[in-house]
Parts: sequence; structure tokens; C-alpha cells
Amino acid sequence: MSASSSTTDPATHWLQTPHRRYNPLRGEWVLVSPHRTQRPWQGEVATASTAPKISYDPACYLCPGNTRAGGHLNPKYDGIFVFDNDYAALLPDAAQAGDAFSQHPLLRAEQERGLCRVVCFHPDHSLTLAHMETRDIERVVEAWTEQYKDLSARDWIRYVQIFENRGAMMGASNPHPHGQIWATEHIPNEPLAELRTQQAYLQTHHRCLLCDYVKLELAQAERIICANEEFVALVPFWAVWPFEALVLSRRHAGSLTDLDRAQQTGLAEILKQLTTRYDNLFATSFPYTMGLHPAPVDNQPHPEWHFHAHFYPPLLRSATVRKFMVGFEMLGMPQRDITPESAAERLRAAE
Ligand code: H2U
Ligand code: ZN
Repeated sequence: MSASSSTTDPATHWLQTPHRRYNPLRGEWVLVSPHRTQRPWQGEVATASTAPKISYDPACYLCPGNTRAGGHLNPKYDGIFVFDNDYAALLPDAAQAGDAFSQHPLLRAEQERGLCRVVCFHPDHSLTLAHMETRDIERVVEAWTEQYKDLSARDWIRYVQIFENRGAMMGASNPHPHGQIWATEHIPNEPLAELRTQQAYLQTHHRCLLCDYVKLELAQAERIICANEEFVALVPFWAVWPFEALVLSRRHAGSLTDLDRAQQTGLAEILKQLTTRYDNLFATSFPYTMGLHPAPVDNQPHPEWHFHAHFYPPLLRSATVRKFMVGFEMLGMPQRDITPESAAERLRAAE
């Protein structure tokens, strides 16, 4: 059933009136204003980015055989290439500051060690996940898994955040297909919020939050974008970004290392299916920030944690008009106009 169903049906009328929805994974609310989708727009019209067509760019610091900005030479790689970020936001060495970090309750500071890596998905400069072969995306999944294993083997690393900034609109510095990994001494805010909500749900209901959620979404079907035997991509009930997506495994798995071969293939396939629909939606190389959320690696058991991926795309109504998180959203709470149900319907149709 779509969000455009009859305004007089009491069962669905609330879908067309301002309401708020709860995000059980972050433990916060989002405001939905579906009646506002017809408002006129005279704001910014950005220029659409044109996808690069060349397979090798001599000026690209990620292409095989080229010199990076930091002076290092890339090998002539023909698969995946991983290197330590030359401009890492985190450093692995202890600060030697000891007690010098501020202990004041209003001025708290503490050490944060970490490692930052860059993962080139493919040697071909012109590709994106949507245009890569599924078997090549599977190699990316394998590389992420190896990196997760390698980084988590350090006992002081507690979270491995794997992500991709895609497109200039999302701040990606280069169109070459690549992502990043930041591994940190503390669990960052987003996975920490998800850890607490998933732990609380398991304790209360004796079941996994996202196992329950994926079953519910598959039964209702109205927010599903696409699915295969192992993975489902959907616009979550509580989505903030217009075309936000949550990628969930059907079978319970906590971490990248828990995915079996069929799930690795299923993940690669769903990434291709979803990014292809995104590109088709506004006939553009769709920008987004995508990130994997595997279980923390803090040497604790994590029966509550369900492996998933988030896609946060900025676009609202065309290749050039983006959503801004300003005003009430910065000061009050996030808000959206188009309902998650109609966003999912449009992405389903963008096959
Ligand atoms: P983004 O496109 O998501 O910004 O990722 C590119 C990363 O690559 C970025 O973090 C790093 C930047 O620091 N980088 C290098 O490590 N070496 C270079 O020569 C240029 C960019
Ligand atoms: Zn390149």
C-alpha cells in the first residue's frame, strides 16, 4: 500500500498528516511532514556532477602507478588496493600525555588512538559500485572483511568504521572508486547509540532488534527497495534523509567475519542493486555516504548486534537539489517531507 492512499481512510490518514516517528536503533525521533511535499522551491540549484569517463587519469592520486599527494607511489594494482591514509585523522601512538588530559567534568578530554586506511575498490577510474561487476564488489566485501579482522586484532581497537563518501556533494575528494576505514580506540557515537538500543532490546524481548525489524519490513513490504536471498535494502520507517536506506541481512550475523560465502555474495549483489536504483532515480551518478556497521571489537560478546549498512544520500528532488539539515533540524530534530513509503516506492520503480 502506498502513502498516497485515500485521505479519508482512518487507518492511513496519519500518513498524510504531520507526525513523528521513532528510530529504535538510535533512540530518537524524526518529524515527518508529508503535506509539505508540494511547496514551491526557489532555493539553490546546484550543478549536476558529470561522471568521469576515463579509465585512467594521470592526475588521479588513486589510479594504479600514480604518485599520491603524500609522495608515495601506488603499485600497478589490478584488484583492490589498500594503503594507510597519508593524511590520517587518527594516529596509532599513545599521546604520552598521561594525566595531562583534562579531567574537568565540563572540559573532558581523553586520548583517542586509531588507524585510517583508504581502500581503492577497482583500478578503473571510471567505475562506481553501481557499474562494477558483482564478483568485483564481492572482492571489496572480502577486502573489508580482511581489514576488519586485521584492525580488530589490535587489542586497543574497539571499532572498525568502514565507509564510502561518494560524489563531490558528499565531500569525496576524488571520483576514483574508493572508500575509507577509520579504526578507533573508543566506539564512536553512532555505533555506541546502536549498541545501547540493541542491547536494551535483547534484554527486554530476548530477540535481536534488527532480526525482528527485517521480518516486519518483509511482511509489510511497503518500504522494501530491493532484496535477494540473503540481504534486504529498505527505506527505514524512521529515515531522516529523503532516500536513506538500511541494508540488512535476513539471517542473523553480527560482523563481517560472520558472513558466510552466500551472504558475502548477497551483500555484493544488494550493493549493486541499490546503487543502480539510486543512479536511475535522478539519472545521475548518485552521491551518498555509505557505511557498514559490524559489531564492535571490544573483546565483549555481542549477541545483540546485527550487521547492517546505512546509505545517507543528500539528494531531495533532482540531481541538483539537495536536502539541507538546517533550521529546526539543527536546533530541534531532523525532519522530512516525502514519506519513507513513497521514497521506497520510487526507488523500487527505478529498476
Ligand atoms: P575521501 O574521498 O572520502 O575524502 O577519501 C580520500 C582519502 O584519501 C582522504 O581521507 C586520502 C585523504 O586523506 N588521501 C591520501 O591518503 N593520499 C593522497 O595522496 C590523497 C588523499
Ligand atoms: Zn583514478
